[in-house]
Amino acid sequence: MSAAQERLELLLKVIENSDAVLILPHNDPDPDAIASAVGLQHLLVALLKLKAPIAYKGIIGRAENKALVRYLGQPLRLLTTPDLNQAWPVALVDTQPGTGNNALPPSAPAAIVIDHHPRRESITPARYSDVRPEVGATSTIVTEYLQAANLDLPPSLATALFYGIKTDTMGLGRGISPADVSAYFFLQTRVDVEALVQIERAQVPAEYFKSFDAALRAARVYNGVVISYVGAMAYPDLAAEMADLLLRLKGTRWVICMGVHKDNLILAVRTRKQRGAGQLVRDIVGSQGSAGGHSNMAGGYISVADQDPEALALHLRQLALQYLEIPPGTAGKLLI
Ligand SMILES: [Mn+2]
Repeated sequence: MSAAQERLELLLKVIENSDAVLILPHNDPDPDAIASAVGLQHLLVALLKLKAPIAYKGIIGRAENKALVRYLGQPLRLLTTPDLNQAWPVALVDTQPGTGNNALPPSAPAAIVIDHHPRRESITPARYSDVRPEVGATSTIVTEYLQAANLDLPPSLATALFYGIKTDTMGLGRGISPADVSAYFFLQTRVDVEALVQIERAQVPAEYFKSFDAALRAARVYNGVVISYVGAMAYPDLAAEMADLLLRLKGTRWVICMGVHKDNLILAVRTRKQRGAGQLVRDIVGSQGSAGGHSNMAGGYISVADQDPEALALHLRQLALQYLEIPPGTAGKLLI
C-alpha cells in the first residue's frame, strides 16, 4: 500500500461510524480552502455515503472566488450557531485549531485536520491530522486522497483543485514541493478550460477600483518597502488584493497593506523574499489580534471596535518599519 493509501485508510477510520461530518474551511475562504472543502466532501460522500455539508464564516468577497463557487453550484453555506453545538465530527481544511482564522473554538476537538500552514500546537489534538507545511496548497494534499481512492474526478472539481493550487502557489511560482507539481499536472488534463478562464477573468465591483485608488494614494514607499492603508473596504480580501498589486512595484521586497472591514483592521503582508511574512505579521500584531500565514504571504486582523483604526494603522506602520529596520521619515509617496 502506498503512503497516500495508508493516509486515506486512517482518515476514513476516524469517521467510519458517523453519518454526517461538518467540513469547515478557514474564514473568508480563498480558492484553496474552497477547493479542498469540495474535494474532501466528494471523497467522503463517494466512499462513506455520509452527509458532509460545508459551512464557512465570513465573506467570499473576491470576484474570482464568487465566480468559483457559482461555477461549483454554491456548495458552501454560511455557518450557523447550531452547526457548532451539534455533536458531529468536524473536518478543518486549509486551517488548524487555535489559529484564530476558523470558527471552531480552540478547545473543541477536530476529527480531521488537513492543512499546509505552519504546524500549531493544539490544545486538543485532532483524531486525524495531516499537516504538511512544505506543501504549497491544501488542494494538493486533497488531490492525493482522491487519487489514492481511485475516484473519477468531475471536471468542475478538477478545475477547482487546479485553481486552488494555482492561486496558493502563484502558478507553481512560490513555496512548492514535488507533490504540488505532480498534482498540478495530474489535474491540468482534467480542467474545464473555458470555466477556468471565466473564473480568472471575473468582473469586479466598483468598490474594487475605489480601494485600488485609495491604496495607491495612501501608499508610502521606503527603501524596498511599501506600506498602505486603504481605509474602509467592501470585503476583507481587498487588503490582500491590493498588497499583491503593490508588490509589482519595481524594487519592492515587502508590502504591508491594511484596511478596515466591519469591526476589524485587516492586514495583508507580501514579500518577494523566501521567508518572513508570517513572522512579521505575528510580530507586529502580537497579542492585539490574530495573525498567521506562509513564508511569503501572510495576514492578520485586530478588532477596532473600541479604537481609531487609522491611528492603529499608523502605529502598526511604525512597528513594521522598526521590525524591518527602516528609519522612519524616509518615505516617499507613490503618487504625487
Ligand atoms: Mn492554502
